[in-house]
Order: sequence, then structure tokens, then C-alpha cells
Amino acid sequence: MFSDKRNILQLVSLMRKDCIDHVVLCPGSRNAPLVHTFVDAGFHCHEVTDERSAGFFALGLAECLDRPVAVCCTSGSAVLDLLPAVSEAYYHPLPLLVITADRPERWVGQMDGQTLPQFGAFGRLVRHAVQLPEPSWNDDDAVNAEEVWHCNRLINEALAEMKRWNGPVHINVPISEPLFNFTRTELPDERIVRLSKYACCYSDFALSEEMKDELSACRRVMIVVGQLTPAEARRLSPLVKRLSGCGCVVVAEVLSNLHSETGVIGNFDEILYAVHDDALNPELVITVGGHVVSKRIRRMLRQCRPLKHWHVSEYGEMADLFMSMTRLVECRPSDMLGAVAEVLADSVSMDYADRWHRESDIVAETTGIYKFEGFTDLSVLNALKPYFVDEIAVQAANSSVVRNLQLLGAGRSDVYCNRGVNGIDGSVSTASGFAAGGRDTILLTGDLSFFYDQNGLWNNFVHSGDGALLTIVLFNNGGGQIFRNLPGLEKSPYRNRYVAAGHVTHAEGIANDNGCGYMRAENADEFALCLKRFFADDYCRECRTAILEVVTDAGDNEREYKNYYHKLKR
Ligand SMILES: Cc1ncc(C[n+]2csc(CCOP(=O)(O)OP(=O)(O)O)c2C)c(N)n1
Repeated sequence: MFSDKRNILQLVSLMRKDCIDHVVLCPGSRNAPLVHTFVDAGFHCHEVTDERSAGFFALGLAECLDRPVAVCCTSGSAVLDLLPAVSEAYYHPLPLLVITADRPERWVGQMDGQTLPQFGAFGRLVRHAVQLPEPSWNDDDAVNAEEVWHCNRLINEALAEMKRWNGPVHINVPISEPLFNFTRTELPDERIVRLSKYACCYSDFALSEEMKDELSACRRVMIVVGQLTPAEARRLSPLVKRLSGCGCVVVAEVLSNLHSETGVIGNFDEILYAVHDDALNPELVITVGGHVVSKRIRRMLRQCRPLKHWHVSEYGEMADLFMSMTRLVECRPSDMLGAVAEVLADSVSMDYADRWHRESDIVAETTGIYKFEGFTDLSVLNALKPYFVDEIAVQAANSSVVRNLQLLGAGRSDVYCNRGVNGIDGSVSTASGFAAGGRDTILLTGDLSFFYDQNGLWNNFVHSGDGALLTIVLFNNGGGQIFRNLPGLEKSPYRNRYVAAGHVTHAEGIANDNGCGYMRAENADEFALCLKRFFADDYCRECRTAILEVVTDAGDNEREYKNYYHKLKR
């Protein structure tokens, strides 16, 4: 039996028709009619208490399932606790359907408790926000019939905007009392509006004559690939390979999920550290994908100001990252790269690409024989590489972890990271949600990110031990290691305590509280002993979620990091 609230049933019916069948549910009374209906209607329901965590959990699920996921919470500050995940979803982007239960509008601001202006609360960080009316079941009343249509239209609008932008949308659902009548036996058969944008817009994408001329006039063409989903990366791989083979320099970070056999230059950040040579500067830059981690490539391109910069954005967003954009191309990356490959074929000279590849080989040779000294974040990460295999997804937290991963690579694993707004506030929850989606996951995280989001372990997925395995490697260097790599900040005596938030916390208690397996290694010998046991099949399967805490020294890490780069200098 479902709730008797018509707006709720319209929403649930449309979500089901739209195949949005995973919902992260947060506790509360105002949203209880929604919660009850989702569960009773057979949705995949994931209980998460902390809304901040729930939002990120939903993002992890959406990444794993590669489709929209909903999160549903009660009224009041619970809504605002979703904001960090909403902002990540906006800039990442990821399709997140935010459903918030509310009091009827007449009670907002009347000291009625747990009430604040929810409609519009996410401001510019959602692609669309709607507030549903509360139609009754009286279909004989013409005004009410319009309310029913209005409610349907608003929900359809929100769902369409979520898909159009692949981003977050907000549906605020006022629910009048009485709240707990679960008397309806069926969901209404709602009219759904399908969005058919892709099929009609992109099927015959080709470059304009003007673009062809611009492209042919440039001898040094660089393609910068930012963060891609693994699925996007697989689609792009053959095209990237083709483009690399016809003289384009394709630079791609680990988060692009493009592998070396496509001919991409993955160690471009190290190259730019080692060599300063104008011959490496491009004339035309084409950017595809999401965010780029490397500051060096941004700095280099801002300084050299390429003649042309074409930014490819499926959603048509201006991102003039190198202060030199000359063209915004609104299409899918695969369409664009396919069209570019058609034009270039073998007309571009290989000189520019050869130069980059020579530099890449020299850097690879140096890093290939680099001997990690001591027990550091880098040496530990290097030792983990054999575990980054095809079937495993790697979730990287922000800060040093994602940068170190960029240096050492993630093997054959698909890699994910909350790079939308680079928060340290949701990595554990995102990884939890991802694993709840059914795929074995390794989370690599720094200590501040881990302790910040420890509620990411406080959910039914981790506690029940059902589903895929979640393996967490926690690099505990006693604070924000990244702040030791910021030139100039060492001049502040307050760096370690206040900026890097130095601490002496360990994760054992958190692991125990949440029923997770736990091992700790404080030196190379302990680590060697732990490693095999930790990743052994029986240990992981027994624990389901397990944490390996490696305790490293921030000073040693700093030295190793600098040394690693220093060896590259010529
Ligand atoms: C929510 C949020 N608060 C603050 C920051 C600023 N910040 C960026 S990196 C960082 C330190 C992260 O430290 P840790 O997770 O331990 O990683 P490490 O650099 O030590 O590997 C902080 C505080 C942020 N990105 N997000």
C-alpha cells in the first residue's frame, strides 16, 4: 500500500517509468510517506542517516550504475546537508535527483519547526528546481485536474533537465498532514515526456569549412583530455589512438581513464617540470572531458596562449581554462574527435608529436628506474599497483592521493574522483555508494578526507556486509600532506598545525565501530606483512569492508615527492 499523497505517487510513478530505481533514503517523518512508497513500490533503497554522506553515496551509486540516482530527505537543515554533494554533481557532472519533503508553503517561516525556505535552496548549483503542488484525488474538479497536470509537468521538467545536463535537479515536495495514510494500492499511470536530444542533434556531426581551415592551418595540435567516465574513455579510445597516430599530441591524466596503448602522453606533468621548451607549445588546443588536475599544464597553456583553443562541451558550457578559447563546440567528445580525425588523417606533420613522445620516453625511463626510499605515501602507492586490476574500481580521494596516482598510474582499474569541486568531504561516502552499486572498490584516501567523511562507513551497505567489497587504503600522514608541497607556505610557522590540520588520530576505533576489518602498518616491514594478507581473497570476503591504515611521516613524504621530481630535472 502506498501513501495517499497524489504528488508523491505521481513522482514515484514517473521515476519508475524513467528507470530511476535506486533511491538513497534518509530518516525523517516529513519524508516518511515518500520513503514508505519507494520501499513498497520495490525501488532499490539504500538507508543512509547523514544527509551529507547520503548525497555522496548517491553520487557513487550513479557512477557505478552509470545512470541517475535519487536521494530523498526530510525538511529543514537536512536539505542543506545535501549541498556539498549537489555542488559536486553540478560540476562533475553527475545526474542526481534530489527529493526533499517539505511542509506546505503556508507554514514556512511560521516557527512551525524544522522549516526553512527549501525551494531554491540549492541556488545556481542545480540545473532545475521545482516545487510540486498538492493535488487531491478529486478528478471531477477542473481546478484540481489542472493541478494534477501541473504536478506531472513539473516532475517531467525536472527529470528532463537532469538528463539534458547530466546534472543535479531538485524536486521539493510539500506534504500536508496527515502524513501517514498508506491507503493507495496502485501508482497512477503518469504521462512521461521523453527527451530525445542526442539522436537528432549529433548523428551527422561534421566540422564546418571554417573549422577545417583552422585545423589544417595548425601544425602543432594538442588535445587535452580531462576526467572521463570509463565508459566515455572506452568510446574515445580508438579515436584517440587514431589521432595520436596522425600527429596530434594527446595529453591525458589518470582520471581520463585512457590507457597508454592509445598513444596518450600520461606523464606530461613531469615533462613540463623537466623541460621548458617553446617547441612543446601547441598552436591549436582542443579540450575534451572534465577537470584537469595538473596545474603545470594549465600554467603552461595560459602562458603560451595557443593561437586557437576549441573547447568541446556536450552541454555547451564556457570554460575558458587557458584564457585563450576561440571556439566552444557543443557536441559529444567522440563526435568531435571523430570529425577531427577525418580531417587530419595524415596531413599533420609528426614532428611535434615525435618531440613530445621523445620527452615522454626520457621521463618514463627515469621514473621507471626510480628507487623509492623508505616508507612513504609514494612507495606504498607504488606497491599497491599490482592490485589495480580490471575488475576493481579505484576511487581516489582529493588532495595528494589523486596527484600521486597521476604520477604512478592506476594500472588497468577504472578510476573515479570527486573532481567537480575537489572536496575532501565525500570520498568515503562516494566509495561506499559505488561499492553498493555492486562493483568491488578500492578507496585511496588521505587522513583528513577519511576522518572528515567517516560517516561514509555509517550506512546499511557497510553494516550489512552485503554486496561488493570495499577496500580502503588510508594514507595517514598526520594532516594535509598537500600543504607541504605548496611552495612558499613553508614560510608560515602555522602551516602544519592550522593549515594542514596536524593530528594524531587513528582509524582503528572507527573501523571497529562500523564492523570493518582493520590493519595498520607503520613501517615497511609491517606493510609488507599486511599487504598480502589484506588483499587476500579470504580476508576481503570475510570483512567485506576493510581498512588498511598506513602511517607515514609527513617530512619523509615531502622529501620523497621532491626527490621524485628532482630526478627528472635535466
Ligand atoms: C570540504 C573541503 N574542505 C577543505 C578543503 C581544502 N583542502 C584541500 S586538500 C586538504 C587536505 C587534505 O588532506 P588529506 O585528506 O589528509 O590528504 P593528503 O594531502 O594528506 O594526502 C584540504 C583541507 C577541501 N578541498 N574540501
